[in-house]
Amino acid sequence: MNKKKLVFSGVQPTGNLHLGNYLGALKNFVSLQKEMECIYCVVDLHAITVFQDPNHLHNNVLETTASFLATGLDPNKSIIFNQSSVSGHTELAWILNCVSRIGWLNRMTQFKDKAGSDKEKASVGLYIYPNLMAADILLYKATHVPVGADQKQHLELSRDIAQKFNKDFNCKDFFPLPEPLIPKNISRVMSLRDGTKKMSKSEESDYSRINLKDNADEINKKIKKAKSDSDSIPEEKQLLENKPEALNLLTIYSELTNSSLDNVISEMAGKEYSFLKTKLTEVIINELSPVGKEIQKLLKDKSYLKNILKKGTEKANIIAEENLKNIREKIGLI
Ligand code: AQP
Repeated sequence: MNKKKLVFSGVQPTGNLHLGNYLGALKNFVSLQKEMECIYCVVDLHAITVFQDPNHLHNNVLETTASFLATGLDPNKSIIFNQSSVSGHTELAWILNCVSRIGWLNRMTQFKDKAGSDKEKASVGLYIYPNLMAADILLYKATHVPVGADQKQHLELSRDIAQKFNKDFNCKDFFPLPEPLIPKNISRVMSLRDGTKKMSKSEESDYSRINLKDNADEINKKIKKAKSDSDSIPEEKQLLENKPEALNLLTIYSELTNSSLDNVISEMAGKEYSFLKTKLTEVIINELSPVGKEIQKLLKDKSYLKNILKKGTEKANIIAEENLKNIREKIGLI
């Protein structure tokens, strides 16, 4: 049985990495690289499940790589590469397409959300995306996967696929069942315009999110315009139940100040939301301004970024090929 702890996670290069990606995933990526072996992937093949302009995609792969580095990922500690450069991801995805069940995929809520009302027009890739995600993880026999809460269902599917593979091919414990690592306090950062929707790169309004590249002025404007509440801040968390936008702002503030939501609420009870917004703007600028500046700096040297991906690809390929050899054997391929 493979007992070695190994972390794998990915981010789609679909532009505009935001505070949700940062608090839900990237921050966790950085702290994990201190304790475990980590593989972080720019999942470009996931991005093309929805049409991407080729020039934008190319730039977004580099920008996502720059964002990894700017938030603190260290290529000497973690393997950083782009998915399409290791062909084992697509080979294993095909094998897992044959293990995964249509009924399982039919339950995936993200497909329903992303495909919209006319599902017949969604790409086949978007539908089988969770099988490719399972392949990403299982190709390295990863044991832990840091993700935001929106990816929990896909992680559960990866576990089901791993379990079925192990059973079908009579190889108990061949694939470890990957554990999700979801941040406890803020697993889902919500849109600044609609507190019932998650903050997302592809949301049309740029005012719905704080991008990692936003400057202080932009952050200030976005928080000022963020939806909150006309009442003052209540004394108890329960009173925020039907006020998702207000709860979202307070939760972001609590996460960025490392203080519990209860503490933040008791500190601010009775004050107007404009008071919270001023303080929130300040902490977001403190946290993200250095990141944004570093991204801009790194983007000036594209060959440096490409070289990081190339070196990461070489390392990832060694693990992937070794595991694939065993996977092919298990299923009887010559
Ligand atoms: N709003 C969020 N709150 C917490 N975590 C989030 N993540 C994404 N949005 C939030 C986490 O960030 C990681 C990378 O996500 P992704 O870019 O690969 O895919 P996504 O979940 O589909 O993110 P977006 O922003 O919604 O992208 P688009 O609009 O392109 O689909 C994941 O771990 C995710 O959980």
